[in-house]
Amino acid sequence: MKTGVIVSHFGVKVLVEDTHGVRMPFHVARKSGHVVGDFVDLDEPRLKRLPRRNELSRKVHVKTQVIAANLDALGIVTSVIPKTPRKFIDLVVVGALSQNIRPFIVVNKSDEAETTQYYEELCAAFGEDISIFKVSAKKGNHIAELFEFLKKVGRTAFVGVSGAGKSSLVNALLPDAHLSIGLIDAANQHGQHMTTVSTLLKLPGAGELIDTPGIRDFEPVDVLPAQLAHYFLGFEEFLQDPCKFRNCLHLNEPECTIIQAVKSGKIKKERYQNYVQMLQNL
Ligand SMILES: Nc1nc2c(ncn2[C@@H]2O[C@H](COP(=O)(O)OP(=O)(O)O)[C@@H](O)[C@H]2O)c(=O)[nH]1
Ligand SMILES: [Mg+2]
Ligand SMILES: [Zn+2]
Repeated sequence: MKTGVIVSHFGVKVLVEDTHGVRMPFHVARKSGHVVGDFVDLDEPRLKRLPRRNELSRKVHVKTQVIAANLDALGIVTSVIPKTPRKFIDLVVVGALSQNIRPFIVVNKSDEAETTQYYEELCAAFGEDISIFKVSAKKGNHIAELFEFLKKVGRTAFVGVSGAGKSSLVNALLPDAHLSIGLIDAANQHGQHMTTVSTLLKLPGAGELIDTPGIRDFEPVDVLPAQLAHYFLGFEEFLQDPCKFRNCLHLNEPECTIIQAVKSGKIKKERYQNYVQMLQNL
């Protein structure tokens, strides 16, 4: 079977890269459901999608929309001005873990004085379980460090609230990003506007960045209490030895693995309190 990966998507056209790195345009139905990152069977006339390892979804009103597939990592771009709400970060972390995608945090705007305290708060909340970078897209501070990380983790997308600095960060990491996007131009004979294009950008050397309109306007999907109980950061390793009740929310149920781990100090009290608070806020 000859396979390829969708590297860009606009309207009814997709650009597919085969295993040799050759890119070809194809037509797909408007509601085909193909997204950037999807593997496809090139032997099939209709560009059949292959099963996905995971999906990145966002919330649109009450619905869920898949915006990319087969990710390795999800970077949560945050800033103190405007301040990224803690709830946004919490929901994205749980959503990523539930899809087996590695979440990490980028605290942008390190050139702003208030950033240090914000960064320290996030380190206190997540520090041991998640990578946290403090960068300035504007000044270029620690961008090289983040770049090295991205090369190692594989295929990444950045999400964040509007104004956190996603676009600035992509530009800082990939000043030539518009060149990769230019490749789409070649496939588009009609000279249409390119503003709604979804793209998989290659980092020099290794690693990939996904940029889609869905990411530019990202709202995390809802998380159910049962999902949180299972995918709260730091719980999973303990839950290898499950709680007595399958639907345990780790509050005051008997024979609860998590409550036992908190009592024995294996899970920090503050972490557990974060969990209870988040559960109440869902
Ligand atoms: N001070 C400061 N401002 C930044 C930094 N990165 C981005 N900005 C500014 O934050 C605003 C939003 O940036 P943008 O990249 O458009 O955010 P997006 O909405 O997440 O894509 C713009 O005015 C940027 O100039 C940074 O590192 N430091
Ligand atoms: Mg933007
Ligand atoms: Zn439990």
